Amino acid sequence: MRIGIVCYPTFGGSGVLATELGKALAQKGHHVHFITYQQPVRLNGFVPNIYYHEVQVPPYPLFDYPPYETALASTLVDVIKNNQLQLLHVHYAIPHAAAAYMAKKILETDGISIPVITTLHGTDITLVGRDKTYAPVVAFSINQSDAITAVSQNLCEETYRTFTIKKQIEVIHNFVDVKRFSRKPIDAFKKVIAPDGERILLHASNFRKIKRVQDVVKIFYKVNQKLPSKLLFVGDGPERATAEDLCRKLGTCDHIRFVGKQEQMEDILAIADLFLLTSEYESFGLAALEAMAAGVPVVSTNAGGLPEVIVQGITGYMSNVGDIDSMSNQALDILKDDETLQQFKMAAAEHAKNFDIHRIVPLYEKLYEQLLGN
Ligand code: GMT
Repeated sequence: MRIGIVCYPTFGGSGVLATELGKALAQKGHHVHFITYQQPVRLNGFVPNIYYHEVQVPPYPLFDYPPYETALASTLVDVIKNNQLQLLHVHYAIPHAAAAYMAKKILETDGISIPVITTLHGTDITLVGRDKTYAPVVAFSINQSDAITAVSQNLCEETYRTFTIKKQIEVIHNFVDVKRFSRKPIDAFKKVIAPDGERILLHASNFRKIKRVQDVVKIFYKVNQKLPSKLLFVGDGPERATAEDLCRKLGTCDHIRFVGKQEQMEDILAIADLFLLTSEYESFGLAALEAMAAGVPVVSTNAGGLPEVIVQGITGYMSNVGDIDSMSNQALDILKDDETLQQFKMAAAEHAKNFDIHRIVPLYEKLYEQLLGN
């Protein structure tokens, strides 16, 4: 098949998922065209049947706000026409589903028909999308999509609760390439982070408010008082400074490292003992799944779709949002001795296999085939 993929090219989960999906489809022989304003972070290395089309948004002094959506719709028309794309899969409703609708309508005037699949990822529904500035466009463009998928049952239900959706939303859980994340730890790296064999806790996100990164610091503070440990913060974003301030206030800076945005998550996860995810909401929690695939148990909140990913007491633990005491006790319970930790690690890796790329990608292929009438 000749497939167009539109996504946010950044470190966010939706972009990661879309890029990994495109790469997996290409590996299976499909021709995959990424259309976005920047090369997606995980789209590295040359693959003959992967193509990348950059959306140019020329700056005009006339505009206070460059019209990205219009530029994207025009680029889509051009790429679809000139590469005979058969379907378009857009990730994130805003503005991708709306731009796809516009492109589809323009192409119809040329007698070209292209099905559009919209995958909902979370904040496009739960945070930004429900804002009345965007809501009518979001609802309309979702309803106009030929197929809609959501990355969790929770997000599917949230979407029906938030908007009047007249179509069926299919749940296709996020996936992970288990093989890629089954790495041996690099001893030298581990020694740098935890020179005396301390337990290594990890948090990775875009440090948005919704992630409650201060809770990560508070949990670590409690764990660190009882157990020799280190905390790695991966990623960057608006709340990083607040988290750093809190580390200073609590006097834990010596045990915490902020390593910024990192592409090789598999190498970092390989040295970790526990992943912390304190979010107020996660439609799915792809970062938690990647951690589990690397054999890292997760202590998280029980928000959104996380209970669809984590098995309570087996692959980690979940608590109510903001319950620092509970989450730190759970972390200590997992980390208390090598035997327990090993059990959780093995269970996490085992459970992640249910979301393996080889199980989930065929579900998207099946959907594409249905849309193309094959
Ligand atoms: O979590 C973020 O801030 C990034 C966001 C995105 O749009 O990229 O992630 C969302 O999509 C991921 C992939 O489907 C999910 O795993 C995340 O849970 C979801 N984030 C939220 O719902 C807050």
